[in-house]
Amino acid sequence: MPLLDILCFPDDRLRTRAKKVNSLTLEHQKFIDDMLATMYEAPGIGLAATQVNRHERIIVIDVSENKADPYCFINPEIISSSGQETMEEGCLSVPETYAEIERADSVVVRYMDRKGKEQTLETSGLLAVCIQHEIDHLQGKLFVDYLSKLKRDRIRKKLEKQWRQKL
Ligand code: GNR
Ligand code: NI
Repeated sequence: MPLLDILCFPDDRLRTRAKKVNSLTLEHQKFIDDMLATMYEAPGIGLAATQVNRHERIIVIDVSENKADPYCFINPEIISSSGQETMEEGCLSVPETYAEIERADSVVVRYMDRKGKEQTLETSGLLAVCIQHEIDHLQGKLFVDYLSKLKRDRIRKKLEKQWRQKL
């Protein structure tokens, strides 16, 4: 069981725009630990606060093989991006659904780390894709929004049906 409950598409709360964190508190530190535990438990390689119904600009990511290299991005902003890459994406908020999504291949992201220190990271590949996926969540955007309305409606109907069967 994950520690924090993850909202699922088409829940409207996933459409909320997250607010900037102004001062990092001990409570935030605890929340970040809970997000990491929830992400590892799921299991997933990233989690945005929006997905656990908290609407502040906080993301955790770990794309490492041994799951021992967690990143925490607070108030992340992509300041430049380049190249293109297509990757098969999934999302903890859109269970059992995968689709090829095109994104920038390299990004430069500015953020505050969990100690409150301003950082700039230049990265590419899976980490860059994951950062873009998670920043989309903070904007209320999901990877299925890049698909046609027809495909998105099909996914919504499939998940709503699964949901009804679980009740
Ligand atoms: O676990 C996840 N895997 C993944 C694969 C390809 C591109 C993005 C991701 S993020 C996802 C976890 C998640 O839903 N984060 O919001
Ligand atoms: Ni996601």
